[in-house]
Amino acid sequence: MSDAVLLERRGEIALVTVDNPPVNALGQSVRAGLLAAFQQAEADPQVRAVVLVCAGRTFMAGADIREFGKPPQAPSLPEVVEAIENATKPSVAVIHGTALGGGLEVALSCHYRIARRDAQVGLPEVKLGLLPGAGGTQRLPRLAGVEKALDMIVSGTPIRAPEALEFNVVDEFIDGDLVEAGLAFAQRLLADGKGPRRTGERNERVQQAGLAELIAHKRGEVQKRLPGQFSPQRCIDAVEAATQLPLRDGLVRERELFMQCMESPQRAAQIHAFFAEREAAKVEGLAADVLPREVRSAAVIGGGTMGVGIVLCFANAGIPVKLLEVSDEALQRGLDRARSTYAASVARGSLSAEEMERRMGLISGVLDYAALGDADVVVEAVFESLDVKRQVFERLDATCKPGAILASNTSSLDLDEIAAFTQRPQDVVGLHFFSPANVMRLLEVVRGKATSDAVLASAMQLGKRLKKVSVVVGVCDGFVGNRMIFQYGRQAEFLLEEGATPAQVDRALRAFGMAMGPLAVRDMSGLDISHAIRSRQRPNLKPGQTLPTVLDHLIAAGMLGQKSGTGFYHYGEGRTAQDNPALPAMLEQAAAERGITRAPVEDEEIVERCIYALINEAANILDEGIAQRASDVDVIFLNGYGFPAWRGGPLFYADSVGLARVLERIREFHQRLGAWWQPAPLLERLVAEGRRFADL
Ligand code: T1G
Repeated sequence: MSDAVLLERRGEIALVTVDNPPVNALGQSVRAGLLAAFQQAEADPQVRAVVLVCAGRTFMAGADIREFGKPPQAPSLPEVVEAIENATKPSVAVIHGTALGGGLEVALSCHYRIARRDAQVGLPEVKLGLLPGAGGTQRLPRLAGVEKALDMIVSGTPIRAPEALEFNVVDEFIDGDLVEAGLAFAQRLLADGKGPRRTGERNERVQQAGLAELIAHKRGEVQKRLPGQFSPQRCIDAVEAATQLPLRDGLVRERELFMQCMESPQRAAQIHAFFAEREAAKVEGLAADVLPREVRSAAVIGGGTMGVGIVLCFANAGIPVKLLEVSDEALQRGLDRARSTYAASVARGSLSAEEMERRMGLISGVLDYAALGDADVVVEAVFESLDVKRQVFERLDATCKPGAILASNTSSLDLDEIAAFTQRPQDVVGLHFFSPANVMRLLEVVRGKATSDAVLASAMQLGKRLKKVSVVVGVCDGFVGNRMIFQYGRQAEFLLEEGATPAQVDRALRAFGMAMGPLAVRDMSGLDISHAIRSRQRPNLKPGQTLPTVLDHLIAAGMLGQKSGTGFYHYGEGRTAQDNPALPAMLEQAAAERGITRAPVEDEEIVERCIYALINEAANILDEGIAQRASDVDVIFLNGYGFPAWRGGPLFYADSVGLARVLERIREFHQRLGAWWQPAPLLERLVAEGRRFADL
């Protein structure tokens, strides 16, 4: 027995307890302990049934991801799972928290499963570039049916206990003490004369008619929605094996497919992304004894799109929040927008009407700063003008209680200047939400020169409470994400002027894996926004740095993107993007102004120009200390800009290409295209030293 697994006798029932904080991951000691415990229970003539529980906050949350990529250590999880399912004494898994991945697979190999009503079960392996590798693709379809199993395995999204009950993944709900409930259920089994009920022997749901069509349809849908991704298609292959092969052969096929995923570079990228996100939560140099301030109530200044999105974040986290606006009708508009956003979720079935009312009850509207006196945190989300911010922060400084956290949602102004509008700059921090704030997970936490450790720690803790992926960034134009995306968008526009079309640029980058093409993104966020930022940047250009002019021509023609119906694209019925017939002439004019002749551009050049621009700027950002670590930059781009997780993020991707190759191309661009392509000194140093971003 290992110290991570305890075997006790409770009368004629063997009680197996897994205790491996923080999430009972199925590391080697847990696997060895489970195998030994079930083998001992099997061999003990006094034992007639087995109950499996986990200590701490959750049932096993999966294999130990830290072991991936290292030499495998016996026993393997399939070996453990097989011993559990083939035991001759009935076993009961008692599920609480999140039974995920290998954890759920262990539960599926038990003969019965009972769960707390607030538990969740899922097979999220696909999010790590893998597939369930311990029987999940063979056993889940046998309980929940092929269609539900495919949905769960290909999406990786867990289901809640009521749905798990509906789909036969759990047998009944339990309340109260896990062990007592497990023992009572096992005793009832024995009293009823029930023995093992092996999931692997329940074949009716994988032998139904029409499964081949169902699987073919799923394959086509996934190919369209997730082009280029390896493991989702392998997940479908594995579930298909469950419909074609007996369990034993299906398990062999599953293992083959699992190993193919394990060896895929996409798996390495996605596991990098998983740990990078958790690493980002750690702030270097923060004194260990710093205590975050408690946030019991919040306020948001400004009821526009961003402000209301932020209000919803607080309400969703159960934090009472006041929305301040300057007039009654502006305030009412904001509150109406909050209500209509929730109503849309209720209509979609993702939120109950009761929950909507509960959350709306947490939101109140105010017109006077005096009403903000008790707020623990105030987030300003007003118009991006330093003068407007000054007025807001001077009022906040005069009315908020000592110790209140004063946050700005600014995306482009200098947080240190904003902090200086107050007598308490140490309490000022940036909380850069991404639109729509109640949907996008990324939160850039901007650390000002004067921001105190306590306020920074409070902001990071608040971000976690708001279910955001919080990343600390420093003060500069665009912080990290936008500063890099400026370079990326600029290259996209230069490429248009050099000869590419918007459709070609966007198609090339979508084929790379970006969620949306850069020009479609610009049309969506509004060309007037891009133009305003560009006008602000123009005075700070360095010698030799020019700007594309196609945007000026579009703005001059009143073409602002989706909001005006035409931008880089023309938006017909239902906002489907079509070519903008006025654009070619504008591009010819822009090219003439730059003294170039437009000519065809290769897709590879498009991808390298846009993606390497991100990488070069990120290297400068790291060199200036604006981001704490290279993986933080990856987290920002994976969670705020639609960079494909299966490529790990811009800097993980740069390492995978090889920095020498990236630098060689950047030097060529610098030769041909000038100042924007000045190679980042850090990139040059890393290449000279034979190091990677991952080695920083
Ligand atoms: N392995 C190792 N460490 C893990 C881990 C795991 N599976 N899950 C979490 N951790 C660490 C995490 O790095 C962090 O560490 C701490 O636990 C708290 O995590 C064969 C092959 C369970 C929902 O994908 O989704 O099974 O930073 O901050 O927000 O088919 O963790 O504190 O040092 O995320 O409360 C499948 C991954 C694996 C689940 C809890 N399982 N984990 O969320 O805490 S593959 C997963 C999660 C597999 C089999 C296959 C979440 C959580 P540190 P946290 P949380």
